[in-house]
Amino acid sequence: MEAALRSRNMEEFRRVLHAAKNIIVVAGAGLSAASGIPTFRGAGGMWRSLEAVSLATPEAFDQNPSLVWQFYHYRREAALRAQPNAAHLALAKMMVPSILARVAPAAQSFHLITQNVDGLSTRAIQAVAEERRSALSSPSPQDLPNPSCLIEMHGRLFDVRCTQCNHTVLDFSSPLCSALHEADKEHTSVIQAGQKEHEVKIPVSELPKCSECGSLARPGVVWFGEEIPLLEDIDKIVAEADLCLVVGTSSRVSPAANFAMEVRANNNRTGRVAEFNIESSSRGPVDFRFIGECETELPEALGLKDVE
Ligand code: BJW
Ligand code: ZN
Repeated sequence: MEAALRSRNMEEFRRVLHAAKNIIVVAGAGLSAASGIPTFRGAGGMWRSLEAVSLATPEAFDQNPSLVWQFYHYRREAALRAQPNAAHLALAKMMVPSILARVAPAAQSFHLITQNVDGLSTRAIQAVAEERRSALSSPSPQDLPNPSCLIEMHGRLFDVRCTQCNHTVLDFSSPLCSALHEADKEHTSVIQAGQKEHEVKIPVSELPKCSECGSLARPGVVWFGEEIPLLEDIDKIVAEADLCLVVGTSSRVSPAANFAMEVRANNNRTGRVAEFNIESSSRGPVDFRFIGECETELPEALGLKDVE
């Protein structure tokens, strides 16, 4: 019964995908779970003995920049070690105009709006571009992923931004500064020696600095209560969309959590929403539910498993 229901759903989903003109994907931490990046809530949502969400605020950084920088050092190092998974790669393929034309022949646009800051979608775009450059003798722009299809709405782990002058650099250094590396080593050895809680305090003078004015720098991500820098562009894209795929997000954080409902209300409520999650997590009604790991479900639903 379960299989029959799903295959009927899949048929209808493919029909909607074929007719869709403007497709958006709203992605969250579940997209990167198979790459080994912990999610924010649920089982993966703790760092040391702290809740990850409690560290993602400007107040936490003001009170204890040393602790928040150690959290982001851990996240940067994990992201550098990780590889894009099959779901990142499937979405990067959708950014290739010639592939989009096959998968969704009526589509005029495709956008991936990700809440993730780990850079794995950018690396998937690079991987797909490299693969296609080596497979095709002289690829045209139609054969390569268009990076402007990707919007990283909560910023990027590897952007380092000045707290005073806003000067921002994209910095993949590992470690970003020696004090963060030393603090990590010290923490590990103290915990290994049997102590349950231990916080290494790094003086502000040893934390990452702005290369322009020397002030304290911060991770270039969007914390709770902060504005989404690209929101005007995103709002326009969401307002045009007629199909929204919601991938691996708990839909707890606005404004991303509202996009699916907005799409559903578009064009006299003819917009459609498909959810890809290991459990149902949507805020409102959805038209298609693919319960399972997105790294398996998404390439299959998009019919991309065999597309080179
Ligand atoms: C799988 C899977 C697999 C696992 N396959 N699925 C009251 C007071 C103050 C503010 C507010 C308020 N009420 C509302 C607000 C606004 C606030 C907000 O929404 N707060 C709520 C929590 C209540 N939003 C904001 O402040 C935003 N700014 C804004 O709105 O500006 C205007 C404004 C300002 C002030 C007041 C009002 C308006 C900014 C939000 C920034 C969020 N930042 C973070 C940190 C980013 C940097 C970093 O990464 O460190 O973004 S928080 C964190 O949550 C991170 C994530 O991007 C975001 C969403 O989490 P996500 O991705 O959904 O992860 P999880 O872990 O929750 O879910 C994972 C899912 O994957 C689960 O469903 C699993 O089942 C699934 N899964 N494996 C498929 N293999
Ligand atoms: Zn500065």
